[in-house]
Amino acid sequence: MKVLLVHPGPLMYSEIFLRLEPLGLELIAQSVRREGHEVRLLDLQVFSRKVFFDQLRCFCPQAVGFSLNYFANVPEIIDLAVSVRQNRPESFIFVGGHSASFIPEDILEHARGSIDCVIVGEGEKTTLRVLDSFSAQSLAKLPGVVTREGKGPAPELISDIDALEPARDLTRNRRKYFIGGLDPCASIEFARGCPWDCSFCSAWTFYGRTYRTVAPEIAAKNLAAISEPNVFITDDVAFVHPEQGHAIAGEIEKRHIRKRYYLETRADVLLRNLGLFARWKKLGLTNIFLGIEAIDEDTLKQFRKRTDTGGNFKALEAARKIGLVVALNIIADPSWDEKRFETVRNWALNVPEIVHITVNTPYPGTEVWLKDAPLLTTLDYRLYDIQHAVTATRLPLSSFYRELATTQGVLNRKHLGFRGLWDVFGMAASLAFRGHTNFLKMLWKFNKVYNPQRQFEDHGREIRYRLTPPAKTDSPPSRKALYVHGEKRVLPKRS
Ligand code: B12
Ligand code: SF4
Repeated sequence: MKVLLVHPGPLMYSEIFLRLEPLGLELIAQSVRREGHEVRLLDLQVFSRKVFFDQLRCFCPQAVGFSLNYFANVPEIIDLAVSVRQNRPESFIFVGGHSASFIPEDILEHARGSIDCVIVGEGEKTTLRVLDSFSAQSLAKLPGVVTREGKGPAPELISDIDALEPARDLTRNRRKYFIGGLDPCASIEFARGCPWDCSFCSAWTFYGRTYRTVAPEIAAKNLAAISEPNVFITDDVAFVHPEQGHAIAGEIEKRHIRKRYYLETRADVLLRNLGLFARWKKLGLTNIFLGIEAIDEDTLKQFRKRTDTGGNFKALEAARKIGLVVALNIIADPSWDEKRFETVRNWALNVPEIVHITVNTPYPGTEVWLKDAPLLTTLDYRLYDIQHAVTATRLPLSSFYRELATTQGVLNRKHLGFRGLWDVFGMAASLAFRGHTNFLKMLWKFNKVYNPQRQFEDHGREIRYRLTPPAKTDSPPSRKALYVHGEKRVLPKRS
């Protein structure tokens, strides 16, 4: 069967710092291709809509699948699905991905018949089963499949993630993928899931607090197959199991693989494993992202981050000593006033790290979505991108965005100050010389993107698709009820 897999376009707010390859879709593409299907992959972060319509016309896919990892992309994907239905009424249209997994019924409802099914949870196995039986009535009975007729049982987690392989050859124009100065950059997965349970995050609900690792030899073999000189490790929290980190490092040394790496982890994981991170620094690890989230104890507790400020600051110091460039995130709460923004600005200006600010956003699939439902001020999917306030702000909304943009601007200038500009200029010039201009382009976009007036006006746009707020309940549901995959149901090794 001819299958077209599509990743939606970027959001302006995420595009300036990075653009990364659609690894999830590449994994699905490979598992489907192995079974004899003819697969094409189109990434609208990189290609225009015209190319999408050209593909529909020339490739004539019998099935079209969309990747929906982000709520803010819901309207775009519904519109694309509707146009596939109009252009190719006989095609089977399906959607899957992180965010889609939390709101399958809503997606089917918005699409009014233009989407045949939503695949919830990990897509590699379920997509195959769906393509095998999509004409049958039994579709709605398959685990992980939701149709307008009904819903199958919760999907099982894949037990053997070693067997998964991305079809990187199907993503074209790969030089467009970058993260900061790591340009061009590929992505790789060393582990899936997260054992922690932060109240604002859906990584643990999606994977049921499991953490599965890729075997070190396989991880190194996959790394060696990457042609880009830079690699982003997609794990939510890298090296939770330090022995895996050391074993992969050993394989990299054995094979003399030389690349630069960017990974995300937690402050406590870093502090517990300083030797491991120092070893990786020698192997080419240059950048790490730490989800610090808050600079006071109360907020950390409220987020159930299970770290404290003392540990977080120690981790920053330790990373500096190792020589890693650290980016960290602070979550701005809609209850912040001018004074609070100023405190955070001052703190951020006094640490050498790159500080990002995002807005506290209750997403479906998180605990705060259930708790903060009465506070929601908008149900416009496009605003659920952690750059907009979707709950009531203490300051008037326009002042909140002014403070947010001022803070983001101050932090950006901090890195592009005289010394920073000089470093960045050197890096950008050397990349441009080698033909890698993504990073250079991003430097000029900042003011266009972080514009408080524009962010404020985003709230006044016409809304065609709305999130469904969670139903009111007397007692909060159990946390396990949030799990996408049911309770740690794992497929047998070879299935
Ligand atoms: C890399 C990454 C990005 C890349 C995107 C890369 C890409 N194009 O795929 C970039 C940098 C662009 C990005 C941006 C953002 N990201 Co991001 N990102 C990630 C990250 C770290 C890894 C994604 C990944 O490759 N995972 C590995 C692959 C194998 O998993 P996967 O993509 O989930 O795919 C599996 C399933 O979801 C499913 N699936 C996926 N697609 C499809 C399609 C079909 C048809 C089917 C059947 C199944 C299916 O099957 C796959 C295989 O099992 C995840 C965290 C994580 N570890 O997953 C966060 C994560 C997905 N991002 C998140 C967020 C919040 C954002 C931003 C909104 C942040 C921001 N404001 O900047 C933006 C918005 C993006 C946009 N719309 O433009 C959240 C999502 C929260 C939510 N519920 O919406 C996550 C979960 C991080 C977190 N813990 O909070 N991100
Ligand atoms: S924020 Fe990080 S540590 Fe917390 S649950 Fe999400 S991925 Fe895990």
